[in-house]
Amino acid sequence: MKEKIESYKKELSDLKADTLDALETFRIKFLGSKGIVKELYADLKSVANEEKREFGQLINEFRNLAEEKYNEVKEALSSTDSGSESGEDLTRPGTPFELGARHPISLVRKEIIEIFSRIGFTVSEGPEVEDDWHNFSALNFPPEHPARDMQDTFFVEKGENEMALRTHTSSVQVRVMENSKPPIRTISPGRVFRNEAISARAHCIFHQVEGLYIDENVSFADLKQTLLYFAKEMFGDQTEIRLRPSYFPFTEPSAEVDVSCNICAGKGCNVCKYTGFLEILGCGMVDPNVLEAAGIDSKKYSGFAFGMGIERIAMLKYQVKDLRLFFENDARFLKQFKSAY
Ligand code: 2NM
Repeated sequence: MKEKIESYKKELSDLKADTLDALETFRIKFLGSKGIVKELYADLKSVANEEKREFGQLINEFRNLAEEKYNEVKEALSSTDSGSESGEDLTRPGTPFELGARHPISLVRKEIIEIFSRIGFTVSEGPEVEDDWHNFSALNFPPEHPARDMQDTFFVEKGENEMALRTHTSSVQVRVMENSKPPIRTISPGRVFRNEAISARAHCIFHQVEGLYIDENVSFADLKQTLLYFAKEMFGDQTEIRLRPSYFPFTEPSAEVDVSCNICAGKGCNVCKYTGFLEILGCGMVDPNVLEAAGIDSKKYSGFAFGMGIERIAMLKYQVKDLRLFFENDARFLKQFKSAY
């Protein structure tokens, strides 16, 4: 019996279990309910009484040895790798990673689209590189208008097929008017490009949403109520609007629209420069020349249009003081806009 225990000891010390499966096989063989240790204790019954004590001790020693070995290997396996064939413990939790956030311009664009789609406006898109007709001529810009100047517009091809980066998304609406019949109710969100010096309030690339509504008997009152609805949805139900006369080549009459300051509720603060109002968009009745240029009968139809800068709306909504933050993609700025969308 002594030899038997000695050979088991040798087997134990030579044993190498490098996976959890191998370790379990080892445990069953040595320490299991039908294992070697159990068997040795059973053999003890047939040992002479005067030798029982000595053999009992030997078996106890052997059992402790086997348990030690088992715990040792188990420890080693779980601190490095373990388990499956590849050595990876597939039950370990993964490395946590942070979810990204939507860009605030995307959030505001989506909100604007949702507000106008609730009153029947569709979304239209068009090319960022435009010809002179869609960006200027069809929109009633005279040939010598300063916006056509190189100082204001990025031209990408000079000469016969002169092309430029669109300076507004009104160009998309010219395409909609050319390709469809009234009633037209559409907004066009998109990137626009102007040759401007970059500052806290201006950038050479920014985002706009322009709106267009054409039907029989569309009036300035329709325009005003549509914009009041938009302002209340965007900035809260207490919001009021104010229209000031203005000028755009493509609308007549034209107006700038202000909303009551959502910081001081119109009482006056440094955000609204103590006026109680903040400028948010430009608008007007579509000039009959623009309708005719796109093939729409200006005697039968009238329409209103408006345009706003998404950055400007986002600055007011989130109280961002410098427009450049929207273009820098600094994670510390962007992660403040976590949202379900
Ligand atoms: C503005 C202000 C006023 C405008 C005009 C048109 C179109 F295509 F119908 F002529 N779209 N958008 C418009 C009118 C845009 O932005 C400040």
